Amino acid sequence: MMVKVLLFTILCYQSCAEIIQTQTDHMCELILDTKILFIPANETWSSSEDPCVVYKCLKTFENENKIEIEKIECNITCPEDYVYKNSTKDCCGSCYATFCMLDDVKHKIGSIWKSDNNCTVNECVYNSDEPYVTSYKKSCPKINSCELESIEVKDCCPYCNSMKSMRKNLPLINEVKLTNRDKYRLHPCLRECVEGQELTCYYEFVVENFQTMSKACYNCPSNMTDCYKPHCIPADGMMRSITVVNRMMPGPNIEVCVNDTIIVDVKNHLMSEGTSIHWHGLHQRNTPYMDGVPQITQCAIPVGQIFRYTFRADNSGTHFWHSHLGMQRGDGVYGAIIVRKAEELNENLYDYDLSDHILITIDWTHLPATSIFTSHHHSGGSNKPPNILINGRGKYFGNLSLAITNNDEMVPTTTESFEEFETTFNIENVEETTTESINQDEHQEVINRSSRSISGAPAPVQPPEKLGNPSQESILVPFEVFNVVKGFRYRFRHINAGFLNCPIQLSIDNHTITVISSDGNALEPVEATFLTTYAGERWDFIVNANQEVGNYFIRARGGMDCDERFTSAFQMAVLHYQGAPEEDPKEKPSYDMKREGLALNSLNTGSGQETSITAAELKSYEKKENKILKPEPDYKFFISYDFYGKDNPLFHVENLYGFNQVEIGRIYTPQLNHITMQMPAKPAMLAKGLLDSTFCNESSLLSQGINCREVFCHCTHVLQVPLNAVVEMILVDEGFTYDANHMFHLHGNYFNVIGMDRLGTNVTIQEVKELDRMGRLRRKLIDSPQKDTVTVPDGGYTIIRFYTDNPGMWFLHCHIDFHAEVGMAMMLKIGDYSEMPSPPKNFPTCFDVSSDEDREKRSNSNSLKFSIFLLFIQVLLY
Ligand SMILES: [Cu+2]
Repeated sequence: MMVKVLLFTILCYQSCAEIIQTQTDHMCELILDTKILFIPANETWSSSEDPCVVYKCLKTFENENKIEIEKIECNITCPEDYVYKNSTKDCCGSCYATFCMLDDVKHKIGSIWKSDNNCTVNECVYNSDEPYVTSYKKSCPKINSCELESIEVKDCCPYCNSMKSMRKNLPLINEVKLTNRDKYRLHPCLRECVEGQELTCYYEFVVENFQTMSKACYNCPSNMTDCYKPHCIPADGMMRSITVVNRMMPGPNIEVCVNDTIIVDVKNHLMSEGTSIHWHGLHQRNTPYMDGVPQITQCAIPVGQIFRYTFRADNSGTHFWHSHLGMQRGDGVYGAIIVRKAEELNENLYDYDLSDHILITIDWTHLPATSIFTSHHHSGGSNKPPNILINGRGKYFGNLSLAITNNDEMVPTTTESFEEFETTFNIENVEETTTESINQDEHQEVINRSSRSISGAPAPVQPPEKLGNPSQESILVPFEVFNVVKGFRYRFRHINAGFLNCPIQLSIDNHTITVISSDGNALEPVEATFLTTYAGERWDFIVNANQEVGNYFIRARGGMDCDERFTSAFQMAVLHYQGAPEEDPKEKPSYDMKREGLALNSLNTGSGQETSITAAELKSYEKKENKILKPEPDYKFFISYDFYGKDNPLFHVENLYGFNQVEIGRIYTPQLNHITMQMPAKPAMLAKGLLDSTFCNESSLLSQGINCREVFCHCTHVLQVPLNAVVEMILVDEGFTYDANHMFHLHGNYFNVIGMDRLGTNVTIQEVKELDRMGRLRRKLIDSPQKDTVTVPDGGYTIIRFYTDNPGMWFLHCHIDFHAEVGMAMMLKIGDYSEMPSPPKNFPTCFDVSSDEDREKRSNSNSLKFSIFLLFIQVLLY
């Protein structure tokens, strides 16, 4: 392993020493680092600091002593599967095996495998340079509430076969008191899926105004168990009014098997507004009236009324339900719909797919969302979410989180240390604590910075209190905990229910994640460190519990309006290994992220990057027929958007407080093809042809001589396409105003994401059309991933394609509620009315209530501002 090289004699090697030849016959004398050393004749000596330098005392022919110095060079080449390691004592190291041998099979260090009918878990570990196999019996998750006869064994672990329980007549669901998430695990439809065994699954949703930290929370969070009491919604410990279903947030999980029939009776117990529920990700084939979009597929459910949704769960995957009215989703009306099937693609990659591993994030404000909406749009109030919740809970550090990054000492590391924390860090007066924390001026600067728009457009100064000082409770509220057992792999199902512009970057300390599905469609697995998700998206990933038994942070970091320029919003949950202490990880909760690694679906990032992968670059694993493959689509639409400085009469009144008249509270309007969507006066699916004369789009308006770049266009934006066509949409974020990001959700259909790129900080629609004409918009048709919600990079484009085989009126919109609500939306009319299913018998209507439009018609029947005689579709043929 070593080669000796004679360096030189007598001379000093490096800066080592002064060498003195002795007068005696027996010794060489050497001064090394001020120490005098005697080396006996014909012997060697080496320094502990550099064992590779060897001093040798030699006798010369003249019988004099001299010192020869040798430098040893080590051979560091090792055989395959061995790795060279330096020695701490000797000059040269050794080659060490990087694998364990068990039954003549090599296993890499760190790998985990099962044997003995999956009952034994083996791991190749490393200790004192020797890899060895450690084995332990698989420990199984506990089974709650299962009758003895229904317990079966699979993969060495007992599980509850609910189908068996079903046959034994579990209590009817409305007889079970469904007061919190755990109770929904008793629902008979949550079961092992068996092909051909479909059920009808009934749920009752009561939508009502409620409150976080209500009296149902008793002494939460000082008494932690109180935070889990029925109807206790701790959120982040900050009191506010909310809107929720069944006094839960997130609301009840609907977990069914593919082709089950879902029946949900939605009771509107709100005080003063309608409601409706959209089943996001489910396509409502043959049931377009159940899509839950007020004014498109139904009338909003009036106060005090019940509406019954009935539809088939015909596409499997991780989906979610949420209110599609106003800001109700942001106030708490959201929950998971998980549709499983007997054989899942990628199921060989994980051991468990449990209700416990549904992970829903939402951006969170401390005032009701409508209040934030009106304050932002009418008086320049902040639209930046100060916090994020994971499964409806989390801590809130508020302004403290800005200071935490400045002073590492002043952070509570466990939920118990609040008092200690409080004594060193005055919560009420952040700036007075120490010289290292931010002072009053800096604090004001942080606040000012927080409210400044990036584009430099005037933005009002946000009063500090609006960021919200955390209450004592807000730091004590327990983090959400996800339990795992070392040696197993878990399918996590993530839903981003966000309503503002706060993309979430997820990561798990010490772990990577393997992404296997998005929006209900299987993907070729990709192992990544970070996953960014946008409002309305769902991503499934596998977490391999292969680290030391312990507690690790699952981190959700906000981007865009939640990033360090504004609120630095973040939240944590805990990945808890069985056997680890019941406590939070030792790391400090912080917005900071020092980790590096592959990032998936990153914010405003184009394709072809080394460290990130866009959604368009993922590969579909689905085995369905891909109907979009033809080189040229049948219909191609360019949809461009930006924020425009127009006198939008919803927020500005010319000559009173016009866009150019005011400095504070000036609102830029997001529009699709320069049109603000006006929701139809009557639900379009029900009114059928009655409304067609009010529909508009870019070409119909142009044909009337209306240039929407100059005037404010506000009409029912509709694109019409026939059945069985391939439609391509090129979504372009021109990105001149603000450095923003929008994500689009299409109802009723999947689309293939066939291209995505960022061309610069901004781009015009003309430039994109020109690139397309020259064939320079990259498209990947084969194996392109299917989704229903996708981001568009700012200053770039996303190309989607879909096949029109689901007739109906389908909403296409930005999934940021503040944008959709001000008209960043349009409707797709797929097929003719005659091809759409008829509404269910006795389907409620609201036609007898007159609308603004009816009134306008009566008073001015000949001059409807943007009326169009017939709607023709602009087809851009190439
Ligand atoms: Cu948007």
